[in-house]
Amino acid sequence: MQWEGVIRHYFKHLPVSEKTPVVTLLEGNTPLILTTNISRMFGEHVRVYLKYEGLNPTASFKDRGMTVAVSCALERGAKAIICASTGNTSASASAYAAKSNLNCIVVIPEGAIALGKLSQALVHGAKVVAIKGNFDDALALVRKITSRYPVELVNSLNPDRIEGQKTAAFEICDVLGKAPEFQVMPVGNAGNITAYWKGYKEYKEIGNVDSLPRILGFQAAGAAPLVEGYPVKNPKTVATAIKIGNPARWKEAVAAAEESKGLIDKVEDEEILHAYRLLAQKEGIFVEPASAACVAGLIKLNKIGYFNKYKKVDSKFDIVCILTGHGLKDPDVAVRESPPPEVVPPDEGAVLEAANFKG
Ligand code: AN7
Repeated sequence: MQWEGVIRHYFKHLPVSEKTPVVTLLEGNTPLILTTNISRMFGEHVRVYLKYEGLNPTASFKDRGMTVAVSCALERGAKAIICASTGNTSASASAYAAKSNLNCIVVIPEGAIALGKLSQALVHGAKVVAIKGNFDDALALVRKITSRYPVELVNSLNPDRIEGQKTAAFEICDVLGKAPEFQVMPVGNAGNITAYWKGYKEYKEIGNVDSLPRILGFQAAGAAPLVEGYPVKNPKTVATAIKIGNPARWKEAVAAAEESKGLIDKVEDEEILHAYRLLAQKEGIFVEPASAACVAGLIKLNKIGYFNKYKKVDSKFDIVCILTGHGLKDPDVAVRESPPPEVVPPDEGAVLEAANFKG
């Protein structure tokens, strides 16, 4: 039988009823991939998994939240939706709006959106407005607009987004048969960390799992307000998805880290790009830079011995990294960070020599 999307699969856990017009692109049910080379860095008792959220319909985790947000907005009689975005929210909102004949406005920081994401919003027919400002300015604007006009906000301030996104935690538990011991994830506006923590807690409350993971969140060093403890005016990072200086769900993110006995830390762009290449070249997984931030964080924690006290001879544990967006979202970074192809004449010897292939 075909997978039915997160609303139908997790119906009783979501704010929907039989009357809700379900708008779905069959998001969710993404693979949980056991790593080969990354797991090896931890020794034989540790399994490191990748939750490949880039395989959602618009190639990021946002689709889980958007199916619920758009379905509930339609049920309330909405005619239009709006969001501010560093790119992925706009791509997802545009697609779900197209599917349901809603008007969609997306407000983005000019020149700061990865090419793949911009192309998605444009091709799905959203009204794309670029402002001369950053994401935080864009979010402040759309909050103001939605407080005055009949248009639904579909940023993760919308509780329906959190409800949908918590289903990823359910899927991880359903596959492992338990909660992992650690979950590592990138943090930007802090909706997703809020959603995962809610999902794990709910699954434990109803007895589907009997433990909770430690949540380890990572921000980019140039955009790490949760680590610095104050909003960052001009956030800077190669990971444009998480170039956010004043997260909307600040308190919830801090609570998730504290309640779970985890942490929120930061990683440098260099570390992000190292993890980006490692995932691509040692695991066969292409992600966008923001997603690589969590693996960069995992490597950083491992290096400083964070996991040592858990690595006892007889104790096995699982670490799940949330790979939030596909690498094709940001082809510019991929090309810029890789050696260009060598150009040679159409000649066998020249090709083999350029490929450094000795037979
Ligand atoms: C790939 O699209 O904020 O902490 O406007 O695209 O829930 O914000 C994207 C965020 C991580 C951070 N990874 O999640 C937007 C937007 C990717 C992302 C995050 C985003 P939150």
